[in-house]
Amino acid sequence: MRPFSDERPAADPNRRGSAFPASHELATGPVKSPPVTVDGFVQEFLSELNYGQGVKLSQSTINDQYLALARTVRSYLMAAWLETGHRRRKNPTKMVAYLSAEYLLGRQLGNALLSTNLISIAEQAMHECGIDIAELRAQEIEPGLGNGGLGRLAACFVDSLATMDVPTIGYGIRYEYGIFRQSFEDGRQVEQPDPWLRLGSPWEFPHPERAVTVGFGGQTEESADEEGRNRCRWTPERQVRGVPYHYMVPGYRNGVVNTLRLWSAEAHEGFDLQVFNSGDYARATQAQTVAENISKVLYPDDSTPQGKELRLQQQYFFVACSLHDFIENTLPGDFDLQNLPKRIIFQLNDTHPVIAVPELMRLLVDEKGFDWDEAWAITQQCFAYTCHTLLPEALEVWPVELLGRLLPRHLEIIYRINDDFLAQVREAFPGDEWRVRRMSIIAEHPQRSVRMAFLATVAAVKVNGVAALHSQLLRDNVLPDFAELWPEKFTNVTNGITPRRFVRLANRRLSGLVTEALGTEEWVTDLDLLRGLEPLADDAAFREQFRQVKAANKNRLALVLEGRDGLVLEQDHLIDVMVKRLHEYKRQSLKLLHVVSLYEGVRSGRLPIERVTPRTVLFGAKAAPGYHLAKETIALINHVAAVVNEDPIMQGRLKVLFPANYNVNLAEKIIPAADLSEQISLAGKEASGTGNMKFALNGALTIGTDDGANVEIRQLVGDDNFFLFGLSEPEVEALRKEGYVPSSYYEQDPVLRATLDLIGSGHFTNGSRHSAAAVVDNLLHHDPFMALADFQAYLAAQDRVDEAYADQDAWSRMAILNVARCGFFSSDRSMRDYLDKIWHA
Ligand code: 26V
Repeated sequence: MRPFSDERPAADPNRRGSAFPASHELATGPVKSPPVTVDGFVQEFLSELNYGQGVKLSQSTINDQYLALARTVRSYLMAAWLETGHRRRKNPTKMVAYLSAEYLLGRQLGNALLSTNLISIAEQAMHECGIDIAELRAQEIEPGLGNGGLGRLAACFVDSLATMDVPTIGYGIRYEYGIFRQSFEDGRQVEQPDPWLRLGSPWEFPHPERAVTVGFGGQTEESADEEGRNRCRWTPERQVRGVPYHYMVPGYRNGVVNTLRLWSAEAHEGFDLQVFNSGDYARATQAQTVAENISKVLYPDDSTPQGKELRLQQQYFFVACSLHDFIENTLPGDFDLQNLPKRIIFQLNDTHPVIAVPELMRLLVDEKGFDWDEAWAITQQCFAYTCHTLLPEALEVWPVELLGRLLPRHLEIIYRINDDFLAQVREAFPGDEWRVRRMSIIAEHPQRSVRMAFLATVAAVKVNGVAALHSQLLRDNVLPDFAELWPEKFTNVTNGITPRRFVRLANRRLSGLVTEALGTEEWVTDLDLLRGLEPLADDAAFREQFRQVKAANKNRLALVLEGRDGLVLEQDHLIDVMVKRLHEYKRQSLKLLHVVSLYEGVRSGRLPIERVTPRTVLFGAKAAPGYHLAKETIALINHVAAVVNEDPIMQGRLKVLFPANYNVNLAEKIIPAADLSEQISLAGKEASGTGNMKFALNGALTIGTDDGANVEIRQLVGDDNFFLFGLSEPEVEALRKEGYVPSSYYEQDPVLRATLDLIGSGHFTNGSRHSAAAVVDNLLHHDPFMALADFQAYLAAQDRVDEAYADQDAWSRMAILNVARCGFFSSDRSMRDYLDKIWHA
């Protein structure tokens, strides 16, 4: 009998293209590029609703409408996406592969509307359908695939690279659960999972047919190849499938759409049907569960880089998938890997992806048959490393025992890299065995481990810090031996933020004012043009308009906080904001001491209430779930808020608000409404900060220490337009050497004493001294971040803030100058710096 035609063996799902005529390459029909009419857009939206979602408008839920709108908008990016890919394949050049375990993207719909220039069309179209577009935008759950600054930086960078038409691919992990959702119970942080995919995401495109296999565990074996050379074979004990999900990264109105490729882990084989049928469901699906766990959840822990096995699995998983994908699927089939450095630079976003270094060596040596030295010469040109911290305790190390168990071949490779490297050190510094031990990639104490930052530094073409001060301290304090050996390897690229999301989208009113004033919208892609606003700082009418923008943004924030948290924002207050991850070094506790000192001052009669500037202090912060002191600090802030906000003695002049679950979306509402930006880390501890840039560009003034990118902000805006206070980094070091004795500040400063005593008395914690004790005791007896040393200077700086704020015209002038002079902090400029100094792409 003739077989049915569908009994043919299926074709390779990966087979590309066909013999179809070239005229069929791209669909014709409705041209998917603006300009489009409102009516046209309405029709497309209805079509998505009817034929995509399968509902009529009258029957559709808000989620149906959101998905239909998202699909309508994204279809305008599709042609550009295909075209960008086509153009890049036709004319292959050096690409940038950004390797990052985190991308804190924020909501996609607004950005897609902005980059396609469809905001106003879509607004009108939704209006014609009787739909409030704001309500649809609010439906979107943001992909919170990052912890904080590092993840958001990656998102800003890929935005800029698309806008600058740089051939880029972003690689990362598609966590099923992003950063936890924070709520408060009795003021204490409670974490819930973040099921961001529950209602489906219209922004991702799964490609299961392009899955990659990744191995773990097992053994290595040496044998001779046909030519008698020693070869190593790794036989993994188990395998996992990495399924890529593609996300569009649209450039700003330039027809470019780059790709972000995030990997999701699946079982290599399905479940065990025999075992399942026998009734043992748990065992039948066990292997599947173990595999899927790899991309299940983002590690929320930036408090300690603990050597968690699953975290190392995540790192290797996404890096192995990404290297394989680039080499096997992105490069042409006949590519000579000798030329790899001409076609790629892998930018390592911190140490999380550094296992890519031995992975590339393994691919070249074990799989492609390169000699070790050839392979190393190639590898050394393919990586660049960005360090994002200065805290020695934050530098990742992996116990050799763990690494060897999970990735035995990689450990061998790391040992060999280290041997060769240490031979080089011995040659450069004969007889200096102490230096050799200091520089070894393998640490011996407290347990034998691999220092990932050292491995990255040895392998990288360039090593960069993320602000001028940070890069200098990186050279001088964190990696001094390496800087001595290879001074030319070290460089700085000061961070930046995308003006598209954080000014143009987040602050439409300011954007409108700026565009009107400059007579062009070009500033959105050329932020230096903001300089043109400088003369307007002296224009009274412009200052008035600028104030009206701020007032309207406060009003919007008030509505958001009311609806989201039931909080009341006093719109005539000075809005004083500290939003960032909760860390001791960032010193939220110092901000809290300021609040309590005002309250205590009024209570004790030291401070007449009329002298208190009406002020709302707004906190936003998540604490790592295992970071006890950070969580105690959150609780204390909430307890202080509850008392201060209600005490009639303050006559409503001091409020503390702490909306839960600070995220990118809330940042977009808070930052444009802020008057004062709190950047008060202990000098020498905050690598850069990026919130500081967002605030300055939205017309808030900074009160800050001489730390991270604050240094550069102050240099640019000028001392008169920045509230600087506190110890400098060298002063911090001197004090540490001399011995920091926090209690001496307590004894010498009556205001500080009264402030700490009031907290310690249990006044804010229902009479319980115990609740506040962890925070107070730490400040008084331990605190490596020296909050008390800066207390007096901080209060004095806040007095200067009050004084400046009292003259609204002068304040506006300063704020406008901040906006005008901070164009440098565009991530477009950061990308130009990476291109010039590091990538040469
Ligand atoms: C921070 C900490 C601090 C407490 C001790 C342990 C520990 C472990 C990890 C981290 C996070 C380090 C990576 C990071 O997120 N760095 C941030 O990167 C931003 C983008 O470059 C930069 O603006 C921030 O200053 C920097 O903290």
